[in-house]
Amino acid sequence: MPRAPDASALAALKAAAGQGGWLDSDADVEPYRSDFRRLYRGATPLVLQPADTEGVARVLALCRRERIAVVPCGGNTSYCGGATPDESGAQVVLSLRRLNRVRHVDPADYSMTVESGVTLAAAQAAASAHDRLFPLSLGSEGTAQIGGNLSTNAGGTAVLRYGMMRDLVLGLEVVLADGSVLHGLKSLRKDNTGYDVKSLFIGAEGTLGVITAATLKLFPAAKDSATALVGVATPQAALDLLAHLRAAAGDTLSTFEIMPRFAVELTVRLVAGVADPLGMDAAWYLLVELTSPNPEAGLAAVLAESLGAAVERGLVADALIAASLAQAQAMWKLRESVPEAQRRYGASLKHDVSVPISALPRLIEAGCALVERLVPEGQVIGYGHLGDGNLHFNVSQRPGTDAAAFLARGPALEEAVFDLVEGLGGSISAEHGIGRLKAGELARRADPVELAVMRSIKAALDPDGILNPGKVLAAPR
Ligand code: 2HG
Ligand code: ZN
Repeated sequence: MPRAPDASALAALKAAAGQGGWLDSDADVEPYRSDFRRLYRGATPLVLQPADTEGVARVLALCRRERIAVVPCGGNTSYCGGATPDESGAQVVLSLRRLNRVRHVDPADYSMTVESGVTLAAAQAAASAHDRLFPLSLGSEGTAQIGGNLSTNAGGTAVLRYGMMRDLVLGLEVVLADGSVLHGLKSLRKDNTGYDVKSLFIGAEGTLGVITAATLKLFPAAKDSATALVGVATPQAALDLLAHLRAAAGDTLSTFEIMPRFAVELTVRLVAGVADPLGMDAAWYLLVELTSPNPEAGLAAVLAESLGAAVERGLVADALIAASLAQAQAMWKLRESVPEAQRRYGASLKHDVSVPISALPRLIEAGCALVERLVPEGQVIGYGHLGDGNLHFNVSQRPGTDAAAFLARGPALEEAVFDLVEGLGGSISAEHGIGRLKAGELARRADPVELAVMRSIKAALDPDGILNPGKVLAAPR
């Protein structure tokens, strides 16, 4: 069991982290005490921020020797409290912020190696500077870091075409709990040499080791794109349109996002600079994007033709294809500002869930019925990544209702939503991870054999339980 570090252990940790490698003033530590959604407020005596892999290795070797718990932290944008220390004041935070070098871009190999503290936006820019695409894309990309993206197996808006973070990784460098370094920065597409060890650390939220660098897959840069905002009457029509567009546009279909009209209304009202080009006529809005590395792909025409055919089939109520980059950016801003609008609107209950794509209409319909029954103060805003089956089934507090009463309904609603999702063959965490928020639910709902395998892996790699305790795997009762 980990224990609280004493003064000499703290001094040794500072020395291990090297010059500029730690923060302990109240003001400097403050941002690390709480999570992005302000669900948790923890305490820590020290934030370590070594500058390189060797520094991380020295810190972890010491933590292992002294049995000090470590909470790895990237951009601190976790939705599940995955990077926040607990309330004990005994856990130290390990920020990967200074490991922010792009080590190598190899355009001919379609790969690049970046350190964990590189922001997702900086990684995208590094690829782009070599005429390549790193396709992971999400709202917090300016702040979120590659290490956190890996540790939560992040998703975002291009999963339909490129997969999640796990699908974009070729190799990893990881510091293990005893300070040893796993040097796995290979860029091979084919490598059948035993177990896929790197895969263990992806989605593990720093509970099995600390990722310090990754070799990532690159793709040809996009040279043509077409973006549209499409209005449809029902989620089923959206699903039918997805199949229609996949048939017409094939692999060029990169994004297929859904938002209810209420989400659009809120966003236009509460976030400066957001407009609704469709005029809020449709019940459901879709953001659709095609991209291709071929500048002559003629995607605007492909999109116009296929949407025209969808109108004739009665699938589409209204559609607007962006006529300029600025218009496409405005459509993206509308979609990406929905979480901010929801935040501004008031308290919310969030469920990041996935189901087989074909079950999405059923999830939305049954989920709305649950909210009506269980949360009289609530208003559903279910939006997200329809193209990959991930819905953010969120509920906002209606204005004029009591926030405490609304929030008190959270556990009962969550239980019902997760039951519904499980019944549909879905997952209680699609892309935001488990963190502290869902560790109890995972322990309760995961297949017992799978959970036992997870616990064996944890025991093998972190026998003293110093790595991000209480995250992903709740302490056994
Ligand atoms: C998104 O898709 C993010 O916009 C955030 O995953 C979702 O705030 C949310 O619930
Ligand atoms: Zn999302």
